[in-house]
Amino acid sequence: MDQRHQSHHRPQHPNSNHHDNHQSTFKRDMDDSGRGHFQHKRFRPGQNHHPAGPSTPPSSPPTQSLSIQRQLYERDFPLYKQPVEVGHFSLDSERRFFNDSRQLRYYVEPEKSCPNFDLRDGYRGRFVKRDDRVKEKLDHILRWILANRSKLQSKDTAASSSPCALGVDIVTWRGHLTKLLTTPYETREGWLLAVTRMGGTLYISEVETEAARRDRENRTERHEEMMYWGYKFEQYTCADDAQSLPDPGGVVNTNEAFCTVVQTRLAEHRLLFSGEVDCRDKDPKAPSPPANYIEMKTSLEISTPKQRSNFHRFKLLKWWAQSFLPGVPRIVAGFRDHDGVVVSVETYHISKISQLIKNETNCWKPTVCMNFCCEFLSFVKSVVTEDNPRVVHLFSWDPHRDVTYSIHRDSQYSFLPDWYIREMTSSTSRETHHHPPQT
Ligand code: 0WD
Ligand code: CA
Repeated sequence: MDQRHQSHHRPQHPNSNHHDNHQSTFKRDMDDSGRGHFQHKRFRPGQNHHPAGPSTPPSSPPTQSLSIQRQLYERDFPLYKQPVEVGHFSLDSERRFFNDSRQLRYYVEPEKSCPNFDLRDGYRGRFVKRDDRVKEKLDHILRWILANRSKLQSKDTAASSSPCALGVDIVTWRGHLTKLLTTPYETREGWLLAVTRMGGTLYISEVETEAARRDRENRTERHEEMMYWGYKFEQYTCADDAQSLPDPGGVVNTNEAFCTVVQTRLAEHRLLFSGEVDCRDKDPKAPSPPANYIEMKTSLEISTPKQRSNFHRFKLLKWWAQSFLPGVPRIVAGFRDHDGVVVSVETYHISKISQLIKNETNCWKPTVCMNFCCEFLSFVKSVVTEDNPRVVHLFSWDPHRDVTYSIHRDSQYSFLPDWYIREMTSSTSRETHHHPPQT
């Protein structure tokens, strides 16, 4: 299997015990309803058993690669707990971090079903674009963690041996998990995910692939402009507060962001991740976050059956994965023509998307996405055992290949900043130190 790997991604251990032992365990009955719902408490009988594969006993060497073959992941939908918002933060027009919701916006429904929003407006004169050559890695999430440690350390972990135990297994961006969910169906873009274990928690941070860097550096003027259209649509439909109206005459600044931080569990993996949220329902009686959040999207209008099928098979997969993960229930989509004029607006309920795609041939299955992600996280846990902020395991995937990894010590891939390592490893945990025992 090794010929396929580029040398710098070759697994470090010579003996690869692949996934052959996987096959038989995956013959169980499938549940493809996709169950747009979350499970609240325990595994159902027969579900809490993790199949053979990456979760090897501690004594044996870890598996060297992970297969992405879809049929391996066609089984019961894994437990995915209803995500809970544990916090949020904002990034201002200069990309400065604030531990609050100052950038949260409010959705204002367009007056007409055919609103004729011109998404090209303002591209030349009223657009401030974030510098996407700057790689922020997990820095904003880490800032949020340091500012909110008390909200994280649950009773059992606060008393545990390690002073920096966060009480979660995985810390990452929602966008990285979206990539994992869609991997079994991805045929074009590979990924690189850097993983470091510190204080028992695995931090997962994306590394830009060579191909992605080339694409970014060689975007056409047309592509650059089209990337603006999504943000412009948000400006037409989002207001700064619940009482006011959107301001299409203002500046679009893509440095600004509001991010939710959610906690949830995928099978045995306790996850903490953050994702950017476009806006919320402005009704004060709307449910509490993340159930009041709305994701805004734009897409080319659908005129042919082929286009509809492609929309279902490819775009809805990405939309579903992205919003399902943090428990955002609704997507508002603006369908535009080739000139960037929005000709219709439609709402998609995440819980109904699996129904919508059911009659599509060769379509994606939510259960495959979730089981693959779960299995990948188990794979990572079994591989990344050294608890050391200077060590990075770089997991690498290219379409039609297995997931493999390489190990890097004090390299360009190290991504946990010194200020975070220092704070997390200082002898006394601040929060436990500052809170006197309750009497
Ligand atoms: O350093 C990196 N490799 C990345 C950093 C990759 C992806 C995101 N980020 C950071 C940024 O700080 C951003 O504020 O993540 C934040 C958003 O995280 P996410 O929610 O986990 O990312 P994702 O779900 O991929 O994207 C959500 C939205 C996008 O909306 P659409 O509707 O196009 O999916 O975040 C925006 C974009 O508006 N976005 C980004 N903003 C800044 N930097 C980036 C990015 N690299 N990618 C998407
Ligand atoms: Ca969006």
